[in-house]
Amino acid sequence: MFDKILIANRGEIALRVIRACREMGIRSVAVHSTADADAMHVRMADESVCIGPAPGTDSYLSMPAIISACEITGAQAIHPGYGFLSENARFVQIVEDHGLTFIGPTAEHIRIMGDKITAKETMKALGVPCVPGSDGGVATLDEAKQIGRDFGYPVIIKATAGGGGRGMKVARNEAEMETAFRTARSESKAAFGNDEVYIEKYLTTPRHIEIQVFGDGKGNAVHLGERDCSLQRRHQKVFEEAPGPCISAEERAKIGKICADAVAKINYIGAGTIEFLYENGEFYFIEMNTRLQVEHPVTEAIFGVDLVREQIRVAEGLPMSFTQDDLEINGHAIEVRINAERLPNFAPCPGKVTAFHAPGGLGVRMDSALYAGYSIPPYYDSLIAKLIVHGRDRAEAISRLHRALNELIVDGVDTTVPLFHQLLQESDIHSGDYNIHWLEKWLEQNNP
Ligand code: MV4
Repeated sequence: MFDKILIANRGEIALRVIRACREMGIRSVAVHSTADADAMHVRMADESVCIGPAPGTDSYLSMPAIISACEITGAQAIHPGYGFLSENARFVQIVEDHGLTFIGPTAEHIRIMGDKITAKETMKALGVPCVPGSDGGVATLDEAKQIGRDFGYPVIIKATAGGGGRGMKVARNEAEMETAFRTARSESKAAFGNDEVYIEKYLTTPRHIEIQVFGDGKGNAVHLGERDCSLQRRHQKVFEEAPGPCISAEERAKIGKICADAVAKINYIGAGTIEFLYENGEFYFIEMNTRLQVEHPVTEAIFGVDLVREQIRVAEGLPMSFTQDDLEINGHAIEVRINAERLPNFAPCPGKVTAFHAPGGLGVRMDSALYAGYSIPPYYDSLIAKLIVHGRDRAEAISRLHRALNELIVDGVDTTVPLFHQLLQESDIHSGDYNIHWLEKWLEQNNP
């Protein structure tokens, strides 16, 4: 059993992990940069260690500093949160080489899913439905054009080392292939130091549906349904909900079982998300994330489980505290990501928060590391709060979101809250009728 866990992260996710530790009677160690000496995660943890200067590369991404902080404090395990070192296979290896436990999947699983071609091959072999396309990498323009003819245009060219939308190019016909192919390769080379690309049939109007999975590392795994995260801007999620408004119980059970069986077969340990595009009633695998995700609270809300507690349990070698049969959906949950950004351009807006009041009441959860008087530093992500609402059904969750947004006060910096007030006036949002392009189109029309 762990008696002390170090959290290699900051902000609301660091608080999230500290809270789980405290409920489990485990002491917590915060790490922080010099810019975060006054941050809430430092105040809330049992102990803290300064691990370097403000830039993330010199602090939250510094492997030697984080390993040293474990040695100094006697922490036996590291929770990486999301971002930073959470999907770094080399870090996991180093953590284990120091006799520490990484709270998350193995280095091997992270490596497999980090390489998008290997991830797809692995999932396909495990019976997960994938987007039709090239089997593996496409090295030449002639080969790319042949794939275009075989599968039919439009196609999308993606970076093997990519993910999250970087290094992607669409070709709508053969004439566009040359530029798209060369651009995708050179952008991949520049961004990831690897110019390998693969090609898929381009789905024009899908939804982004992701399945939450959880494994014990011993061949047992469950799924916790889906989240619809179609409302995105520049590949950043803005609004997430569970269950998906367009997914039936039958579809959920079917794709959920496929996903749970797949990760059970590879002895996956901990939380994972299998991302799909969903179009015309079909699921198409695109990527797997081997971490706890920002939007995990909507799944926690509808299933009534604590995913961080489960991550810690399986990292200790304990079984999960539930089986698939124990998992039942209760109501509907929505999360909105509140960023310190100035509309309409979403320009980061760091600075001093002069007043702060978090909403509360039935079915309202606010995950935030803000407090009145806090200065949001300019060095990190602009996410300052996640507002999660839970209702008996989708309509109740939406009313509760509206009510909670009206209670929220963040003064001193601009935030994305006005965007949510506007979105709540849209009938498509009320009906759940949106796809991955809805938000960008809406912003073009409403935010000139
Ligand atoms: C696609 C696609 C259409 N067809 N793949 C973008 C991020 C990366 N995770 C995968 N992405 C896409 N892959 C095929 N075959 C459209 C997107 C895409 C997208 C996906 C999810 C959410 C928002 C998106 C916005 C633009 C494009």
